[in-house]
Amino acid sequence: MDLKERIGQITRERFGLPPEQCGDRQLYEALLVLTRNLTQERPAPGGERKLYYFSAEFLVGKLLDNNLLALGLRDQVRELLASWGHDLNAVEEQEPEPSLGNGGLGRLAACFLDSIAALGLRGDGVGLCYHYGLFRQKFEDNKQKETPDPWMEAESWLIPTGKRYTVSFGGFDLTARLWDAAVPGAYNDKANRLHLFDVEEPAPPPENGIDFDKTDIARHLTSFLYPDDADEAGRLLRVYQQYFMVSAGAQLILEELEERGYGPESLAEHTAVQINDTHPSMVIPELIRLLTERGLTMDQAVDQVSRTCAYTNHTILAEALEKWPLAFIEKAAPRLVPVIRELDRRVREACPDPAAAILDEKNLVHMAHMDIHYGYSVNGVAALHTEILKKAELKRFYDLYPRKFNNKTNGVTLRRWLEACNPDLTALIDQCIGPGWRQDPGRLVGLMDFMDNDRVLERLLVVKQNAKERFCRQLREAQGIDLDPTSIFDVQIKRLHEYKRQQMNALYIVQKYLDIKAGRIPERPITVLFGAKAAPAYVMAKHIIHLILCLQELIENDPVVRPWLRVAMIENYNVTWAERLIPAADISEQISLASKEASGTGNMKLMANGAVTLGTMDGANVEIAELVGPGNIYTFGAHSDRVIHLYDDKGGERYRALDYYHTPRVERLVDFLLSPELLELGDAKDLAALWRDIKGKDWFMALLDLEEYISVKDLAVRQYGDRKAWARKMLVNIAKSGYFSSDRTIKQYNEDIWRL
Ligand code: 26Q
Repeated sequence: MDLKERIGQITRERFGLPPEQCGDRQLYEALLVLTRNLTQERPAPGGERKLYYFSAEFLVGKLLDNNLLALGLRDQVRELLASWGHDLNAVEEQEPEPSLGNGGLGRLAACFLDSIAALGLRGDGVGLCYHYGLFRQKFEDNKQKETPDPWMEAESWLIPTGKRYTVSFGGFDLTARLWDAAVPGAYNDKANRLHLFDVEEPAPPPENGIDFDKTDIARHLTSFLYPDDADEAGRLLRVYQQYFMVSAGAQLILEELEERGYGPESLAEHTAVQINDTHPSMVIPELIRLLTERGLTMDQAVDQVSRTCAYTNHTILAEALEKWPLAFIEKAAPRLVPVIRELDRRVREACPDPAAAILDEKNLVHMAHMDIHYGYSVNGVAALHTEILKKAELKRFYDLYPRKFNNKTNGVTLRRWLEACNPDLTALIDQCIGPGWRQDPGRLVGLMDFMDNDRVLERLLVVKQNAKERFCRQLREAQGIDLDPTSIFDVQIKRLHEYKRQQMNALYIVQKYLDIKAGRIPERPITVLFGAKAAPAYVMAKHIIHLILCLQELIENDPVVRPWLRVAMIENYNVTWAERLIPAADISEQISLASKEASGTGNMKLMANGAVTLGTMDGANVEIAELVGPGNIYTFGAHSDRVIHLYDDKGGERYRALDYYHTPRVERLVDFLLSPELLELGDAKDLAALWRDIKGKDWFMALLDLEEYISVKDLAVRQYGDRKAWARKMLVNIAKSGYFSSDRTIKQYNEDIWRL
C-alpha cells in the first residue's frame, strides 16, 4: 500500500472521509497514527550491551515533523498534503508540545535520544510522564503568571505497553504504568524507545492554577515537573517522583536483562546506565537492592552497579547540587536507607576525608558523591566546565579517581535544529556542499570554500531576511506585536536565572533608551528579543521578567524611541518558539558570568543558523570562540579564573557591587529602575527590590562586565552594517557548527563510556 492509500485508510476508518475532505486537525491525527505505527513496527538496533539514559526530563518538542524526517517521508507527505490543498506547517500547528523539561538538561536528553537512534545504537530513555509538564507562562500586568500545561490528548505519541511495576514507598505502594514513545533512527530502519512511567490513577487537572494538595502524593506523583526546589512540600514530592522513576526503571532493566537471557551477575557486561544529573541517582542504591534480592552478595551487587552506572554533571552552582535530607528518603524510599548507609560506610572506610562522604553531619545525602564513588565515569558537559570540576568543585574526587573524569562537550541534533527548522538554509548548504553533511556534520567546514563567493554570501543574507520576516508574521499572529524585520535581531533565549544575566541585557536596553532620548541615535534599529520562563518561586528572576516587560511597554509607547529600539518578550517560550526564532537571529546572547554556565546548547543552535555569538568565555562559548576565531565572535567580560578568585573569601579582593555601581555610567543605568517613567508602568516594590539587589549584592556580577558588554555590543551593531563582512561571519559560524552535532557527542559517549 502506498502512502496516499495508507493515509486514506486511516481517515476513512476514523472520520469516514477521504483525505481530500479532511481538515488540518483530522489530517494531523491521521499522520500521527501513521507515523506512530510506522515507527512502532521498527525493530530495536542490535548489540550485546544496552544503554538506559535516565533523566527526569525529556524536552522532546513536537514530534510529527521530526519523525517524518527520520522516516524519510517528510517531502512526500508535504507534496501529498499540498495536492489536497493543505500545508504541512499548518497541520503541524495542531500538535501540542509536550513540556517535559525545564530547559537545557531536558532538551539535551531529547537531542541525545535522536542521535543514539540515528547512529543505530541500542539505547532507550527512561523518565516520567508528567501530565501538565512545566507550567504555561502568561504575561499579565507585566508579570509572569503560571497555569497548567496539559499536553496529552486522546491520540498522542504514547504507546501503552501493558507493563506495570510496583514501587514501594514508606507506608504505601503504587503501580507504575509504562508508556513508550518510539524514537526512529534517521538513516536506518531501527527505533529505540523513550520509556515514560505514570501512576495508574492520575488526578484530574488542578483547579487553582498550578497549586494542588501536595500531600496527596499517590494521585499527583506525575502531575507536574518541578521547576525548582523552593517549597518543602514540593521538595519531598520531588523525591517521591525520583524514586518512582528509578525503581520502575531498575525493574525494567533487570526484566529486560533476563529476557535477553542473562543473569543478574552479568548486569555490567550487558548494560550501561547514564545518570543525567543527580535527579536519577537513586537508581544506584535501588539496583544494588534489587540485585541482592536476586541473590547477589552486597559486594557483588556493588561491583556490578559500579561498573554499570555513569554520571553526567551539569552544574557547578553549589545550590543546584542535590542534597536530600535522609528523612525524605526514609519517607519516600525507606528500603534504600540501609543501602545508602552501607555505601556511606564503605566510603568512610576507604577514604578519610569527611567532605567526600555520602551522608554529612546534618544527615543530608549528597547525591553527586554517591554517583562519583559508585559510578565508573563522571563527565562534564564542556571543556571549561570539566576543568573547573577537576580543579575546584570536585577536586577531592578527581584526586581520588582521576581516571573516572572525562569531558563530553554537549551537542544538538542538527536534524531538528537546522534541517527541520531552517529548510531554506539547509537548501543553500546542500547546493554548496551537497547533502553529505547530514551523516558527517564535520563536512560543514566545506562551506569555508565559499567565503569569497558573493552569490552565496548574498543568498545567505536573503535566507536570514526571509526567516526574520517569517518570524515577524508568527509573532504578530500570536502576540499582536509588529516588529521591524529590517532591524538587527538580538536574541537571548534561555531559562531566566541571575547567572545568565538577562538583567545585564536589560541594562543595555536602558542605555540605548537614554541615548536615543538624548538624541544619540543608534547606528541602526535594534530589536532585543527574549524568551524565558522563571521558576515560580524564584523571586529575583520574576523581578527581572517584570523589568523587561516594563521596558517593552515603555518603548512600545514612545514614538521617538520605537523606530530605533524595540523589546519583545515571547510569551510561553518553548521548543516550538525556539524553532521559529533561532533561524531569524542575528546576534546570539550568551552572557553568563564566566564559570557558571556549564555548557549552554542554545549557543550551538544559534551558531548553526548563522547567528553571531556575543558572549563571555563560559561553557561551550570557549570552544565556539576557538573554532570560529576572534573575527567571528564578540567576546567580553572577566574570565572564569578571575571570577572564581572574586568569589574567594581568602582572595582579599571579593567582589563588591557598590564599587561598580558608583561609576557615572553604571549608576545612571541602575537607577533608571526607579525612574518615574518605569514606576508608572511597573510595581514599585518589585523594581525597588531588583534595584537594591543589583546595587548592593549582584551575586552574579552583572555590573562587573556591564561596561565592556555595552561597548562590545555596540561594536557588533556597528559591524552588522558591513553586510558582506557580516555574511562571512555567518558563514564561518555555520561551517564550524558541525562539531556541535550531538552525533559527535554521542559517538564520544559510546567510545569512552558506554561501549555498546
Ligand atoms: C533540582 C532539584 C529540585 C527540583 C529541580 C531541580 C532541577 C531541575 C532542572 C535542577 C536543575 C535543572 C536543570 C538544569 C539544566 O538545565 N542545566 C543545563 O544543562 C545544560 C545541558 O548540559 C547545559 O548546557 C547548561 O549549561 C546547564 O545550565
